[in-house]
Amino acid sequence: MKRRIGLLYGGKSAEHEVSLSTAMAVIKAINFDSYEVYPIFISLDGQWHRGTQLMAPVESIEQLQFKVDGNNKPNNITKFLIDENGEEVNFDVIFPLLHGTNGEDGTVQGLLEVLNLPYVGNGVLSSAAGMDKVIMKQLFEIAGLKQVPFVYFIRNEWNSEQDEILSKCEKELSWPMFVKPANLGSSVGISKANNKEELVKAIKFAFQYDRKVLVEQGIIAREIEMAVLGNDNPKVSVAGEIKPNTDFYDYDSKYKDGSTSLIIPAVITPEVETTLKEMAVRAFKILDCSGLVRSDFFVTQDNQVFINEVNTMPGFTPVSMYPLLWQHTNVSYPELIDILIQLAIERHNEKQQLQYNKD
Ligand code: G1L
Repeated sequence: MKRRIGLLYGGKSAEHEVSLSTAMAVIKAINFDSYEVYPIFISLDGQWHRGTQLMAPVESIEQLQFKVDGNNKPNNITKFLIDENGEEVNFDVIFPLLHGTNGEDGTVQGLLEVLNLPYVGNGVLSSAAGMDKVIMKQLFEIAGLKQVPFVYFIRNEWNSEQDEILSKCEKELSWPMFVKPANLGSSVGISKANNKEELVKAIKFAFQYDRKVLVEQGIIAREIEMAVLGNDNPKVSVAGEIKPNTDFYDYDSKYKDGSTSLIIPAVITPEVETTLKEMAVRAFKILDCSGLVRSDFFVTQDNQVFINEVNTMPGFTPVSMYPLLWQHTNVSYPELIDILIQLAIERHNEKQQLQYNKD
């Protein structure tokens, strides 16, 4: 029996386009002999539209951006579960390819939980925890994972105790500092500060994007990433390095002009690799992840390893770090899709066994 997959993409988000290209990539790679694939498009204004079953990969992204579907009345999102004849479409698994608010912060996962639909990837708790850099760092601290020093505060505290906060940053952190909105939804609002004046500016800028702001100590290190895959007993890939192509390593070259290259496997010592694998799994477990996570690290010249963050919804096209790391670990992109679907079903089945009453 073919499994019926609902591919959920688009979304009311700045990452709408990324989501569309990721959906394209998954549709191109997924095995149509094993799955019945249904597209579920969320338009930029937040309306859900389910398409008819795809019989083969679509030719262009435009074909995924359908708007008219008689059975999918605007704003009645659960209508995607009903077909043309008013019958229920029994999805075996939903594959959520959504970034940012209402995609990876746990809200869509929550909807799927309430509907009792199996879905690929992280659940409500790990998605939400992974979305908030401060919560994530506090959990890393509990797990004893080494990370760079940081200070955080909410807008209300900043407004009433600006001097105290600045002193705390200067006392506990060294320059340069990186200032980020706590919410990881998009990479906007991040800037580097080399002195107090720049720090104030950077904090004000970050507060435009979130009510909680994080100040991190800068570090001179290589950026190494690991891919984790599984549920209770997750496996870790080889390591990959993200290298800026410019000599001058700064924020702009890394994030703005996209001039980075991926080195897989990363050139690291066996000891560092062991540490990375161990820390990657520990991060996965402390956030209670399921399915997948990409764990990002800093490795210094003298081989100290710091965890930077985990991404519960990493880039997921065949040329993104996460799938490439598995490709170099002998798991192809179509196989990765199969495994993630299988993991989703296993997690759901296990949850079905749970008892929800007292006897
Ligand atoms: F479903 C998975 F496998 F868990 C999954 C879901 C979403 C993996 C990766 C992603 N990533 C994204 O959705 C994206 C942030 C690349 C697209 Cl917007």
